[in-house]
Amino acid sequence: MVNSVRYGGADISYVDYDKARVIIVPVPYEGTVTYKKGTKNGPCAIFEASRYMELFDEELGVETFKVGIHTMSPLDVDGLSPEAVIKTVYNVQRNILSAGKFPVLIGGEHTASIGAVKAAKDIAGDISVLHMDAHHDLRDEYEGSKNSHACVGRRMQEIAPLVQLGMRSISREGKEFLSSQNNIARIVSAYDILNDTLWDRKALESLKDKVYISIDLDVLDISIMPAVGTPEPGGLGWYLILDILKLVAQNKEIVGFDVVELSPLSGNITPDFLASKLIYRLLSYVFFGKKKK
Ligand SMILES: [Mn+2]
Repeated sequence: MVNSVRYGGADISYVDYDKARVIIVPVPYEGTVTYKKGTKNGPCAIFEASRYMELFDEELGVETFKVGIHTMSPLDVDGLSPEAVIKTVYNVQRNILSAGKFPVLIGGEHTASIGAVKAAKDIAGDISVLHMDAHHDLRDEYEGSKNSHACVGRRMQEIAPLVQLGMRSISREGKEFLSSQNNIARIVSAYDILNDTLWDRKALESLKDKVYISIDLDVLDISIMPAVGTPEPGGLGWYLILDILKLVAQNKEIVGFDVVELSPLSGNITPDFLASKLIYRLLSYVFFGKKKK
């Protein structure tokens, strides 16, 4: 049973907090979800799938877990307001970053990322946020909350410059916001990815040297990632998302990342496994994929 609450599953992948370089922070929060419920079960499903993941990374030829991965107990966020969740996440992420460790937040809904970005900004300093999502999430307020999952992009750009990637859905309010003063350094929409061969270089050149990455899994093609709260047709394929993450890891200092919004489907474990492997591969890129200068 214990293995199912740890990322990587097998005991070999587990180290104590003090010795770990990577700290997995499960945030099973579901407070402002508007459509399909279930994202609070995301972290658990990812851990369960991760038990069956090969810990040898076949692309990079490394055993990524050897950097030392520790999984924290899931944060106790049930029934909290979005504001309280953001504060809780902020404090935890701040401690991890202050100790020189690398935080990986697993959602739960996207709201938690606001606390993670704040902590990254306060500790790592001059950062950009690479926000990968089907939705711009630029509403100032949604259903009475300024920290709804539908406002995450808006809140994150108030903290640090944002590069938004993979978007294919926007509210009228969001569109109007984009034509006003804002802190969005670049948008590489799903359409740009289809039509502009330089899309990845453009995203890269818009990022500062230090980057925090926030991945809403609905950025992925719904055919490979149907297990999301707000599915949107289109999206990035597996190799495409790996290519952009690899490029960023090769050229920038990634200070932390989150993977959020998995809403597990009963009878289909494929998305759980995909999310688990995406996290592992991105860790491989972060720790073993840097371009030698
Ligand atoms: Mn989204």
